[in-house]
Amino acid sequence: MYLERVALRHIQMPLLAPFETSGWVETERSCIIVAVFGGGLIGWGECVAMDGPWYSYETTETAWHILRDFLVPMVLGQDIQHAEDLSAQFERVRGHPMAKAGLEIAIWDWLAKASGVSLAQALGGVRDRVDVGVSVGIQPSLANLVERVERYLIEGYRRIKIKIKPGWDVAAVQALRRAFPELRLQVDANSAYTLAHVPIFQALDEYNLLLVEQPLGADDLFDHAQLQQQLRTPICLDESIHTPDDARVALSLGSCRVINIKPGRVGGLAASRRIHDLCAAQNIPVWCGGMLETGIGRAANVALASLPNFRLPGDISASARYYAEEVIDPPFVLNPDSTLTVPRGPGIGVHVDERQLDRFTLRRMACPA
Ligand code: OSB
Ligand code: MG
Repeated sequence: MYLERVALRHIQMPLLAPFETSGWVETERSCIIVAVFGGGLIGWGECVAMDGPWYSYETTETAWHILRDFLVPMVLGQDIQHAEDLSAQFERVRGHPMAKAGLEIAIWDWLAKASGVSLAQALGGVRDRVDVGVSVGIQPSLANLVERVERYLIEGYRRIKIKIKPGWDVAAVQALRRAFPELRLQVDANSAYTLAHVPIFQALDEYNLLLVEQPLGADDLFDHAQLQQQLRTPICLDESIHTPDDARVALSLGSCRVINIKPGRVGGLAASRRIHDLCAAQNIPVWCGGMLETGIGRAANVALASLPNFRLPGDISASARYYAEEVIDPPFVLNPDSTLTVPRGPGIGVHVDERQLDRFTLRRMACPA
């Protein structure tokens, strides 16, 4: 099918509450929404780069540049049959996985719509609901943390992840364990520690956590292997895994026992599925991470999480956990069993409300105009 036109919008949506990690605070979520047009169909994708280079080097600004000047020209006017073929083409551009993923996901959606199948079906999904949890940012006090987690438990979430950093780790986990002894709990450090902090992880090892996410350097595999040897709790890598090759090396070094897959971090859905398959072959569970997506990116994550080896709950909460208003209609809602329902309609299977998108749009461009 011929890809006739691509439109980009930079949008910004206010978060209901600030989201604080070891390295940054977000009060608003910026992202780039990609729309591809051809054969009378529209495909939608979300580029999850943030305003600042805190989680990765990409920003909204670099992604806009890479999309506009390099990636969009590669696909414009092309006859595209399989979204899997794009990764090889995009390899000419070094790095910039979030920019690549935004466009690749839009093309997956567009081609799935052309075939009349859901994105989940196109990817090989096997379930109609996916297990989800909440990622809870760093809070002003332990009392605030316990209160906030309790609120999410009342809403029906059955797995909680908390952000940790030096000074907000063992005490936070201890407070939650006291309040909720049976809670399915995990922590995410976003690379805030080094091997000098091994005693902290040994202390955390006593609290029956599901996993410890990205404790050490954002590109490290070696030190994580040293740390994993000293812990019972599985280490899960997020920032350190950029490619299927990184996953292969991490597993052979013993750097982790679980992998968090985010399409934006690894350059798209095809690479996500390759990492999924590689982990499945080695009996390593994966789960779907999140980047505070709007409903558009969330829909793609839900479809991805329906693949069989997504065996742990994803950071894919309901729309109302993040935003007062959505850009899709209806929004994602939490089922009573702590799941989200995988959309069945063609492609991402959610209706994009363009009037809502317009309200949050800071700038836009289209090729051809
Ligand atoms: O490290 O998993 C992370 C959000 C933005 C950037 C990085 C991360 C996160 C989250 C939130 O933890 C996940 C979500 O609910 O979308
Ligand atoms: Mg993480």
